[in-house]
Parts: sequence; C-alpha cells; structure tokens
Amino acid sequence: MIPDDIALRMLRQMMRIRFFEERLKDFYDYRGYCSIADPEEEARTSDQLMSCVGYDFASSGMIGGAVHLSIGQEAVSVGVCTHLRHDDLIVSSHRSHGHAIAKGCGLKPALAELMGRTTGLSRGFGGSMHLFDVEHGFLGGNGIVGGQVPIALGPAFAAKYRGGDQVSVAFFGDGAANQGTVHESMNLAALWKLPVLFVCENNLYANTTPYGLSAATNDLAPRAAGYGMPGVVVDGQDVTAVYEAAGEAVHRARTGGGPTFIEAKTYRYEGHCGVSAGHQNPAECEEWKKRDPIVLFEALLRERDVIDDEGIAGMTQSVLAEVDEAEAFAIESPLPDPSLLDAFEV
Ligand SMILES: Cc1ncc(C[n+]2csc(CCOP(=O)(O)OP(=O)(O)O)c2C)c(N)n1
Repeated sequence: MIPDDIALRMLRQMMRIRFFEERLKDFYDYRGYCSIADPEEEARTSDQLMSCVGYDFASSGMIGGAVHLSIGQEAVSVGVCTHLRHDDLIVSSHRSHGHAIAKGCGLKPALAELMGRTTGLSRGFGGSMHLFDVEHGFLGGNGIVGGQVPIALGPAFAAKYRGGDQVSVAFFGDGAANQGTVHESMNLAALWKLPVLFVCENNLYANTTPYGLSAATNDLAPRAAGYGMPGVVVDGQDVTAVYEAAGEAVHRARTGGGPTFIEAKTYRYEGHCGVSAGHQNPAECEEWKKRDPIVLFEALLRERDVIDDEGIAGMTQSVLAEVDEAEAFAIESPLPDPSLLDAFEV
C-alpha cells in the first residue's frame, strides 16, 4: 500500500499536471493558426494545426507552436516519477508537460516556456515540445517520434560506467513503439543490462491512427521478451498499479538487474494536438472518463480515510492558486530580445 504522505503527494502532482494543462487551453487558441474561412468547423486536423508557423504570439500573448495535451494520462507520469530520485533522468516525447512536472519542473518556468518568455525552461526558444530542465533531471521533450528513447540510454550507460545507481526513463507512445530506434534501444539496453525503464503510454492513438491499425497484437509488452527483459502491462488509469510496477522496475534497474518495459494502458481526452481538435469517438472518450485517474485515486484515498471531501477541495484550491501564480509569472515575464534572432541567421 502506498504510504499516506506519498499518496497525498501523488494526488497533488496529478492535479498539478491536470490543472496546468487545462489552463493551457485558455491561452492556446488553435484557430489563430488557421487561415481558413470557418475555423470552428474546419480546424479539426493536426495537419491544419501544424501549418501555423507564422503565428504571431508576440503580439497576442498566446501560446505559439504545437501543443500536445496529456489530460487523462496523469497516472503514468506520476506513478513512475514518484519512485525517482532528484538525480535520476527522464526523457520525453512531444507530449511532455506531465512528465516534466512529475519529475519536478516548476509550473512557472514551464508555462513561461510555453508562452515563449525568457524565464522559461528553454529561455523561451523551445516552446511546448522543448521543455528542458537538467536541474530536475528532465532531459527534454522530443519532436521526433521515438527519438527520445535512445537518448535515455546515454545517462543509463554513464551511470553504469561510473558505478553509480542512477536510473533513466524513456516515456513514449504506442506509435513510437513501432519505430526501429526503440527496438534498437531495447536490444542494447537488455544486452548491456542498462538501468532503464521503457515506459510506453498506450493511449490507443498515434496522431489519428487507432492502435489496432498499427499493431497486430493486443499488447505491446510481450515484445520485451524478445529482447530478454521483463515486460508488464499495467492499468494506466490506476496510479497505484503504475506505482507498483514502476517500483519493481526501478529497484531492478538500480540494483543491476537491467531494463524493464512497462506498457500502461491509458487514454488522452483531447485530440492529438491543439485543443478540441479531436478525432476520438466521443462515446469511447466518455467511457474512459468514467475511469479518470484522478477521480479513481481520490475515491481510493477517501475510502482509506487519507483525505476527505474538504481536503480534496482544499488541495484543488491550492493547486489552482499555484497555476494562477504561474500564469501571472509567465505573462509578466519578458519575451526574448528579437535581436537574438540574428545570432541564428544562416
Ligand atoms: C519520426 C517522426 N515521424 C512522424 C512524426 C509525426 N508525428 C508526430 S506525433 C505522431 C504520433 C505519435 O504517436 P504516439 O507515439 O502514440 O504518441 P501520442 O501522440 O499518442 O502520445 C506522429 C506520427 C514525427 N514527429 N516524427
């Protein structure tokens, strides 16, 4: 059983990720990217969202670039990262906000980065997909699907080479799981017994491609056996299940047992990119919302008398206040000096 103090910290972390990303919707107007006549009707596909390079966020104060929300997937990042030490390292994908926050990045510099401010995690030059915070062991988001996975082998190899016990984690999606680079990474990690966790968030869609159209098997975890490492399927809506599976995998990695593949079955409520650019079947989405990871964990902690309704309301208020502070901080922060662009002229 998860100790009470840790459980409360986990609930709070899940709320921080959820409310942070919910707030992004206020600042991210995907219609700003579309030059079509009726954006309400037409701006439904990520292709249109991607054709947004010229968006003038400097004058609007809105968030520019592509934003991928992970609302609904919070139990995975929190269940895994709760086991990690400050000096452990994680690497993430294009859908990286939750991982960054779960590893300890502050909401203020994260939101400032999304708004392109100098106080942001990448000094305002990276945006949503390029949060980076080495201080908290967050080796960045990655816009190349699967590209983050081999990167996670670097710190794992370094830890082993130096005789340390740091662990590294690669978070990736079901789409990325089919990339060759992920398979090469799994092979080498198992061969060299590297202290890595391969955490696949199977949210049932790769962009707009349903899982069943890209893989012949119901589960991805059995692939791990082909490389000589354990593979487990967990309920990604149940933070306790993720916590337990990750606990074993982190212990194995830290004590020289090598890598583990964890497949967490989860779901994202929003579309691939932007806000409301959904492609999922609404009925399917509603079904998954019935097993919302935050609601499930709240119910469990109520049952265990760890927290009551009043406590949940208090926590909600205090997390919302933290998001308000992050918002004020980001909005008040300066944009980068435009003359810096000259430095990158080719
Ligand atoms: C190498 C590469 N191919 C294609 C793309 C375009 N692309 C961006 S996200 C994405 C889908 C990724 O799906 P998945 O790995 O399941 O992650 P999810 O978005 O579901 O979190 C694709 C195809 C890309 N960025 N990089």
